[in-house]
Amino acid sequence: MNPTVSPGPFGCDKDIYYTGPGTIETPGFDPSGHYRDNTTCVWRIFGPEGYILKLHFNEFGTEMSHQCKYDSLKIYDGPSVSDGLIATICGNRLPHEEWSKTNNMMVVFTSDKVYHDIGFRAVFTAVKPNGNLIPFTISWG
Ligand SMILES: [Ca+2]
Repeated sequence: MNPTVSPGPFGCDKDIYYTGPGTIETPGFDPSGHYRDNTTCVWRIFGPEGYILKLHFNEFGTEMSHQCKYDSLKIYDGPSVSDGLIATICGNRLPHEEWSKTNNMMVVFTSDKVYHDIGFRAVFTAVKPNGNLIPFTISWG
């Protein structure tokens, strides 16, 4: 596997090679601010073999719409949209933790041209599928 960073037109895409728990957030996240309109950000998190990824939300607010058709956060069970869709989230309720079934996860944030909210901040952690919740730290070498 030799994935490369492919910056999208909005400058907020990130490929993350797991070395320990980390944070992803809408660009310039500020609980008293808001995200930009007309933006798409893609975070691809590559976890260690034999682990799955947990995404825990600390802050969340996006425009609420039916089926999240305007602004949304989509979480996939792998590094591409052809992998299973785990969740589509929008609105103002803090989401439950989301889990991948594989060692990779892709998170896609999309906003349309009007109405925004604070955005999100979430912590990802690799854990053993057997329920070992101890944050796992590795070095890529
Ligand atoms: Ca919007």
